[in-house]
Amino acid sequence: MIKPQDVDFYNEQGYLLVKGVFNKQEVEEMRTAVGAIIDRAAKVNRDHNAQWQGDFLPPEELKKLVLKGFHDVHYHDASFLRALMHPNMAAVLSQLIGPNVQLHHSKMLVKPPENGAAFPMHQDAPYFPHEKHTMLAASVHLDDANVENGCLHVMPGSHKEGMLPHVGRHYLNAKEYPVSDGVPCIAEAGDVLFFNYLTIHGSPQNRSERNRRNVLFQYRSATDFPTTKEHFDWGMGLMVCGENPHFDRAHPEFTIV
Ligand SMILES: O=C(O)CCC(=O)C(=O)O
Repeated sequence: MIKPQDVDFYNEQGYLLVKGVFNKQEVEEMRTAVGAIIDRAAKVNRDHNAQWQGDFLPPEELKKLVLKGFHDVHYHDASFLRALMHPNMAAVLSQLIGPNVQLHHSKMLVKPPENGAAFPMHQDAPYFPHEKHTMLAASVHLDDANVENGCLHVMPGSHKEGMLPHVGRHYLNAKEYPVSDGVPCIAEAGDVLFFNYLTIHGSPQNRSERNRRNVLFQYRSATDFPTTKEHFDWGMGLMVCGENPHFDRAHPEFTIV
């Protein structure tokens, strides 16, 4: 699926857009599943606005924005389990991370038309720091995305800066790191943007008349361990490709009752 020069690009720049990872039918299945999750959440009064809060936008602008965001999507629909371990995904992951790859978590990020959420620039690493920094996000595009409907923006090479101080561990100073300074990752439905958890990224508001639906899977090497005991997610540690060389550390220590 990718060439050695793509792997070099990822290692140098901290991100890689891979075209056509999912076909039209697979995208359509995931779109349907995303809509059904939103409907089921609403039926049990669990619908909520997951737009990030903070001083990165004036309060009057922030309160208009909406994000339909839910975690653990592979517990809600089988299409996501198929997607997160799809042979095309495994082919890319095994080259970017190494032969033994684990899931960390999954989530959906739906930016509705006109007022879809903005994400200030940030690194994901402060949420779930790991020893070897192999962790990466694979953002699966279910719609064509450009600047108008709030596509992801990345700062090339920023993964080499290490973990930076974040406001409340969530986002970087928005004046110092405006989203508009990032490179817009213009993508089509079925494309996947891979970016390291140290790569600075964010996205502007969806100001268009179209949806921007993405599903994000976070992965790591099976030999990369968390440095804190925070942020456990359902399905964390599932083997996506290869084998787990650490029999004794196959899953975090928690009790299932
Ligand atoms: O999908 C996006 O626009 C941004 C998502 C993001 O940055 C995150 O979930 O950390």
